[in-house]
Amino acid sequence: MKAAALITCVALALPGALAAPGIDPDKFSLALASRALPNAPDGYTPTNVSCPASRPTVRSAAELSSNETSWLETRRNKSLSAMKDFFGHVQVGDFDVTSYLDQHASNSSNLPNIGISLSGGGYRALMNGAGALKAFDSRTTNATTSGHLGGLLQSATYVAGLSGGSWLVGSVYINNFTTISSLQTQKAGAVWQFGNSILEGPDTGGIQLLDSTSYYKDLATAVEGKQDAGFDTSLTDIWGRALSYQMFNASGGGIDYTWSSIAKTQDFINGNYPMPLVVADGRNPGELVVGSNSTVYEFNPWEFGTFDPTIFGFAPLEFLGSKFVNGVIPSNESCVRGFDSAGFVIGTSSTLFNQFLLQLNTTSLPSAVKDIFSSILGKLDKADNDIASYDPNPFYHYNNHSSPYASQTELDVVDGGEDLQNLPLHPLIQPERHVDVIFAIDSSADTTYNWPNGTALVATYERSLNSTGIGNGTAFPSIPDQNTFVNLGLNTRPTFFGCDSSNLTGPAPLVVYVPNYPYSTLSNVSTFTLSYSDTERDDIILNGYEVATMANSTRDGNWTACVGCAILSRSFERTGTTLPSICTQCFSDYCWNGTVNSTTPNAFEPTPMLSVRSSRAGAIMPTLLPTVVAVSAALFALA
Ligand SMILES: *[C@@H]1O[C@H](CO)[C@@H](O)[C@H](O)[C@H]1NC(C)=O
Ligand SMILES: *[C@@H]1O[C@H](CO)[C@@H](O)[C@H](O)[C@H]1NC(C)=O
Ligand SMILES: *[C@@H]1O[C@H](CO)[C@@H](O)[C@H](O)[C@H]1NC(C)=O
Ligand SMILES: *[C@@H]1O[C@H](CO)[C@@H](O)[C@H](O)[C@H]1NC(C)=O
Ligand SMILES: *[C@@H]1O[C@H](CO)[C@@H](O)[C@H](O)[C@H]1NC(C)=O
Ligand SMILES: *[C@@H]1O[C@H](CO)[C@@H](O)[C@H](O)[C@H]1NC(C)=O
Ligand SMILES: *[C@@H]1O[C@H](CO)[C@@H](O)[C@H](O)[C@H]1NC(C)=O
Ligand SMILES: *[C@@H]1O[C@H](CO)[C@@H](O)[C@H](O)[C@H]1NC(C)=O
Ligand SMILES: *[C@@H]1O[C@H](CO)[C@@H](O)[C@H](O)[C@H]1NC(C)=O
Ligand SMILES: *[C@@H]1O[C@H](CO)[C@@H](O)[C@H](O)[C@H]1NC(C)=O
Ligand SMILES: *[C@@H]1O[C@H](CO)[C@@H](O)[C@H](O)[C@H]1NC(C)=O
Ligand SMILES: CC(=O)N[C@H]1CO[C@H](CO)[C@@H](O)[C@@H]1O
Repeated sequence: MKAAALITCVALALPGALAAPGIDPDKFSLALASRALPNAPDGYTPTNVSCPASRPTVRSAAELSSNETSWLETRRNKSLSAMKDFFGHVQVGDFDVTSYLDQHASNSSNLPNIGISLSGGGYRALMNGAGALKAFDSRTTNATTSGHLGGLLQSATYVAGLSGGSWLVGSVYINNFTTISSLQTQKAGAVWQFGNSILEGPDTGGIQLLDSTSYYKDLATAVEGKQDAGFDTSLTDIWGRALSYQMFNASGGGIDYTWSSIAKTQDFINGNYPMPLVVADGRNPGELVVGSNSTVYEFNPWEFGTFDPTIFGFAPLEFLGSKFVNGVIPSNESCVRGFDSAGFVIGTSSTLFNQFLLQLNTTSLPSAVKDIFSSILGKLDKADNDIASYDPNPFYHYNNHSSPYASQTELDVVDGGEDLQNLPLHPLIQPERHVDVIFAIDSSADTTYNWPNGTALVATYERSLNSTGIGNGTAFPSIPDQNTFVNLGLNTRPTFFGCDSSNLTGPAPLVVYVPNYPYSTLSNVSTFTLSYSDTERDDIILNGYEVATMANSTRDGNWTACVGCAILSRSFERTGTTLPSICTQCFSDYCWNGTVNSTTPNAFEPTPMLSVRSSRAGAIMPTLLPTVVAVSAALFALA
């Protein structure tokens, strides 16, 4: 059954494979120019290095790291100035936002604190999320004109991604905080060329300079290097390497790029852009199903760890792979660097998709390619195929009294959406982070036709209710059931949750829920479609732009003002500022008011609001649907 569904997607993926090799010097030099930091000591192989004078340690999650705290101070000035630019073109009635921000600039905790959350959902999530990020980016042409939202990205403190959303975050951050527009205009063989599926590898004309055989040889060599150095590997290692060729604009698939290097790039240190966060889940010891009480991990630029009570600690990301015992590296052990390959991080967040690799046999790729792949597979522990192996476990013997992971030498980490929390909200609702508003871009495939229906929010809400357990004191706005989402149309347009902070169980952000919805394109492409022409990709990105801007405010002339009100709402409360009347109107229009209608709705089949640009998206659905459903209910809902 599984194979049948995937054959369909592979068949869609093959046209245009294996073009003749050729080098375009232009593209090659582009690759060498705009890079962040290829600072892994030995490519993909984690390597012993001498420890820094103060040896790396695991720290308690009781507060933010000193790195984050001091970075936030630097960031504040930059995000304040960006917010003033933003409110230069986004009017909130006749309220003078710039004066308001100036007036409160001396007490920065009164200023708005913005987070952006980019859901999972494979390439659909990457593309729809990219449309929203493009809309929020002041560098996008025309995005700072009236009716648009450019500058929201520059005003934000955090950008979180999960699974397909982590591919997007990785594409932007590992490529020097590049723009979506420039990712879209890369030439053949460079990044974001989804015409070639990930199974074939990049086109041979561009910077990657590879045919499929060399591509698989590269994947194999990298993963074998890690194995030979004594590290446990799984299908996720190959998957992460493969993703890197599609997402990271560097020769050799960006093999030397570490996630921790983001913290060492000058623009990040200077607070010039928001902090990236990638979310993954933990599989509990001895369990195969990832449930709502699974541990939620975050990768931030400095650390890997969790606020959850199951571990309640953070390990230095740069030194993952070192043998920590009770939070320290014993004096007889060396420090290890290079484990936190950027591809492995986004591969970890998206382990659900690594199963695609197993379908290589069904493609028309040459048998030499299949042989190489089979030989890698033969060396992997099949039991570990669906996880990323974090071995050694950095939290070994850490919090022995309370951690179910303390006795584990290996940590099993899986796709961030497997606990149904397909929006990466967890890092953004930690009280220590004081986020005021989250723009939650939901590209989940919840309904029969791959549209979201609020499932991700419901999961986070339900988890928060267990406040003495796994929720650990995190509050979250009340969220109605999915039938209500569909019956009230809460998934057809942006909806605000938690507007009334006095109705919350603790401090929690206002959530601006922005569901994928058809404007100019049926953007509900199947999670199992691996290949997209540039036109299809660009159509979905544009649709995502329209989702975020409500068709450049043509659907509601007050939309950008309402976004402004959502940003300012918690800040207004802290400063005792009376809500401008336009915000009263906005909250009446966009806040969920507690109404519930849980009757079973009809199938949710929205049609595009604007004239349709591409017919592919809708057309493939009926053919894929029956097989997709058969594959696995869990995959279908989660991915
Ligand atoms: C990264 O981007 C910034 C801003 O566009 C630019 O000033 C810098 O030179 C770039 N860094 C690299 C290494 O290309
Ligand atoms: C994080 O903070 C620690 C302690 O202040 C410092 O030693 C370390 O260099 C910082 N890490 C980075 C990547 O800046
Ligand atoms: C930007 O706006 C101008 C004026 O409306 C228009 O002519 C131009 O095509 C727009 N550019 C893009 C990339 O949308
Ligand atoms: C998670 O919940 C399941 C039941 O829902 C329970 O059996 C299991 O012990 C829980 N795991 C942890 C680590 O709390
Ligand atoms: C692919 O095909 C080869 C040769 O038929 C076989 O040895 C191998 O096990 C297959 N691999 C998978 C993942 O099915
Ligand atoms: C909402 O999505 C879930 C899967 O995430 C599905 O089980 C449920 O049937 C959907 N409900 C509606 C009303 O769409
Ligand atoms: C609350 O969390 C604890 C610890 O994870 C778990 O044992 C318990 O089953 C959870 N309770 C509910 C109602 O989910
Ligand atoms: C919205 O703006 C974008 C970019 O400026 C433009 O390409 C698109 O056609 C506009 N869409 C609508 C519905 O106005
Ligand atoms: C925008 O809000 C104002 C109230 O502040 C209202 O009078 C006006 O009708 C709204 N405009 C639209 C297009 O809804
Ligand atoms: C709450 O919202 C529903 C529609 O979602 C609307 O029918 C109802 O009138 C609203 N109630 C109040 C008190 O505004
Ligand atoms: C207010 O809180 C109650 C209790 O948690 C909840 O049932 C209700 O839905 C909340 N109302 C809104 C509008 O969030
Ligand atoms: C608010 C809250 O309950 N925080 C707890 C989270 O978990 C850690 C570790 O178990 C506790 O120390 C905190 O008190």
